[in-house]
Amino acid sequence: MNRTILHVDMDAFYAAVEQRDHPEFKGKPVIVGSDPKGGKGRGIVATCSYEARKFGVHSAQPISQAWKLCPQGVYVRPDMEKYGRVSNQVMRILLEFTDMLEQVSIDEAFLDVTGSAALFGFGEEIARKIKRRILEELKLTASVGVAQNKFIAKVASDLKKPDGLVVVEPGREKEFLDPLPIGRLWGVGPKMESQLKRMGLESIGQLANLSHSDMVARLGKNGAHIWQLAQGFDDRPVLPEEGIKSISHEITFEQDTCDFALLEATLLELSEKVAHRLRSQGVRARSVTIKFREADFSTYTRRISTPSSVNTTEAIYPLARKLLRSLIRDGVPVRLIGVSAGNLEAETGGRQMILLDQPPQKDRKLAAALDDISQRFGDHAVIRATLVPQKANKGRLQ
Ligand code: DCP
Ligand code: MG
Repeated sequence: MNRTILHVDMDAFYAAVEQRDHPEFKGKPVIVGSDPKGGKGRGIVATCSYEARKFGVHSAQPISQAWKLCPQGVYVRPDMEKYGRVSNQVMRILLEFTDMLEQVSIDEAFLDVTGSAALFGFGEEIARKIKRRILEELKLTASVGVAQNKFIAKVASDLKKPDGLVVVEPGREKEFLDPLPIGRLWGVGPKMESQLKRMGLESIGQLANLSHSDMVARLGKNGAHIWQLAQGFDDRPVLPEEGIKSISHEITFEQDTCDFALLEATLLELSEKVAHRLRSQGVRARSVTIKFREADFSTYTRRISTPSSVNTTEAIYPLARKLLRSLIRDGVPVRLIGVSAGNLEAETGGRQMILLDQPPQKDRKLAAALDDISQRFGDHAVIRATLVPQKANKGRLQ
C-alpha cells in the first residue's frame, strides 16, 4: 500500500525561538552557542539564524571561527529548557494530526498520515495545516517534506528551507532524487562522499544507474543500503514508540579541570537537567550513561542499567557519580562531562510496571515541586544549594 509520510523540521530552531522572543534580534545574524569571548571562546555553535548562515556560520563550528566570520552577530547562550518546552508544543500540534509520530530530534519528526486522509485531507493539505498551526500558535516556521517514504520526505523537507513545503508525488521519486548531490543520501558522510566522488559519482542519479552488485562489490553492505536509497526505496516504518531514544546534557569546561568538587557539582546540575526533561517528556529511563573527555580528547562512556525506571535527580545523580568516580584519574584534567538517560519508556504506558517501580515518594514530591517552581518562575529559580559556590570555573551547556 502507498504510504504518505511527512517530515517536519523547524527552521533554525534555537535561533528562531530567540528571534521570536527578542524582536530586536529579528533580521539579524543570531548565533546560539557558547560564549565567543571576543573570539577566544572554546565552545561551538549550536545553530544560527539564516541571516548568519550567509556569513558561513553553521552548527557545530567552533564559536571562535563564527566570531571571525561574523563579529557583528548577536551571540546568545542556549536555553535548553525553553527549547524543550517549545519542542513539546510543536509535537503536541503534530500529534493532533496522527498518533503515528516519530520524533527524531528536538525539532523534527516523521508522521505517517496515510490513515489520516479522511479526517484531514491528503499529505499536502495536512502539511499546509501543520505549517499554519505552528506559525499561528508558536510564531515559528517549519519546513515540511511529503513523500511515500521517510528518506524522500526528509530530503524534501530540507530542500526549500526555510518555510519550505516540498511534495514528491508517488512515481516521481527518481526524477526528484536524480539531480541531487550524493551527500544527501543517508549514511553518506564527508568521508564516503569523497570516496564516491573519486569513483566519478557526483549525483544520486549517477549512483542509482550503477548495478546493485557493482555497488556491493565496491562498498560492501553500506553500498547496498545506499544503492537502495538512491533508487528511492525505503520501507522503514514510522515508529512512534522509538521516538526519543535518550535525553542528554553535556558541558565543556572553559578550562580543563581536575577539581573533583566542581566535576561532581556539574554532574549534579546535568543530572537535574536530564531528570527535568525526562519528566517534561513524560518518560522514564532504564539506563544512565556518562560521557567523559580528558584534556587530550580521550573520550570514555560508562553506562549503568537501573533496576527500576528513573526520572528524578535523586535517582540519576548517584548513578552518574558512581560512573564518574570510576573514570577520574588523579592529576588528569577533564575537558567535558555529560549525562544521558536511555532505554526510555513512556510514563503513561505499562502502568503495571510503573506501579511496581515507583521511586520513593519523597523524590517524586520534590521533583514535582521543582517542576512546578521552574514552570512558574523560570528555570533559574531553583538552584540546589550545593551548586551555588561551584560556578566560577564553569563552561556553558552545549
Ligand atoms: N543543534 C545543535 N548542535 C548541532 C546541530 C543542531 O545543538 N550540531 C541544535 C540546534 C538546532 C536544533 O538542534 O536549532 C535543530 O537542528 P537542525 O539540524 O534541525 O538545525 P536548525 O533547526 O537550527 O536549522 P535548519 O533550518 O537547518 O533545520
Ligand atoms: Mg531544524
